[in-house]
Amino acid sequence: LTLILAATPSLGIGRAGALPWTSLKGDMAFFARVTKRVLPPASTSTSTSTSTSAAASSSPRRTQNAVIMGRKTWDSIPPRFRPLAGRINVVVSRAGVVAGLEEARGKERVLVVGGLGEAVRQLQSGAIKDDDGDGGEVRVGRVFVIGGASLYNQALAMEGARRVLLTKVGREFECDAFFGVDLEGEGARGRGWVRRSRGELEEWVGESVGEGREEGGVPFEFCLFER
Ligand code: FOL
Repeated sequence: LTLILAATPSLGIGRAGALPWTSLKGDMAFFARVTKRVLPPASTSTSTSTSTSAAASSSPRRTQNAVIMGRKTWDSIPPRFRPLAGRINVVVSRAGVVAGLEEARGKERVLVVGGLGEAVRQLQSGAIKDDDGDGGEVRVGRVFVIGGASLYNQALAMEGARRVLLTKVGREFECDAFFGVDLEGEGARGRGWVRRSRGELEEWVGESVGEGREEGGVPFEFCLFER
């Protein structure tokens, strides 16, 4: 599991059911590319058998990453962008009530589950029907937890949550939702969180990220933390 988020210096991630900033296009585009991009699993071996074995296996032909979100995060995504294209969308709702699913029909598949554990179990079961109409199954690639605060906290409590892709937003915005861990603080270090280098970040996301960026006077920087 990888958590992906953008946060202010005081770990603010949201305000009134939306993002705290009007727009950080470069960050949102990074979010979309990284959550869509399917890369071979990280491996230290130099085996060359991956492509042949993939060609030999018949049933799941297509791999998609999955995004798991809380119900309020689903609500916060503009209807024209949801479900998030090119990704398996999983919405966690204790009550099972999710608005806008009717409009979402015919687009990407949306799974509604009662909890984060159930989301992970369903994705790991491999029984995710493809939406290409021929009854096949999709192979699940990377799994991202995309918020909000409550779901991030539940994910942080799971051992399988090993990675955080954090966009550090370099100035404060008024916020009413916050991320639960200061990844650069002493407490986080004690619990095993370490910041990886830019090279390691670039390798994991599959693109070069360059130096810090700025948009409309707001500096931001992409970071990778692992435990
Ligand atoms: N992670 C990062 N780094 N930045 C974020 O803004 C962010 N936001 C969320 C989760 N992780 C994040 C949750 N909020 C969309 C809207 C809100 C949202 C997540 C995604 C959304 O509409 N995404 C479209 C792209 C839209 C566009 O290009 O403007 C997508 O296809 O992903």
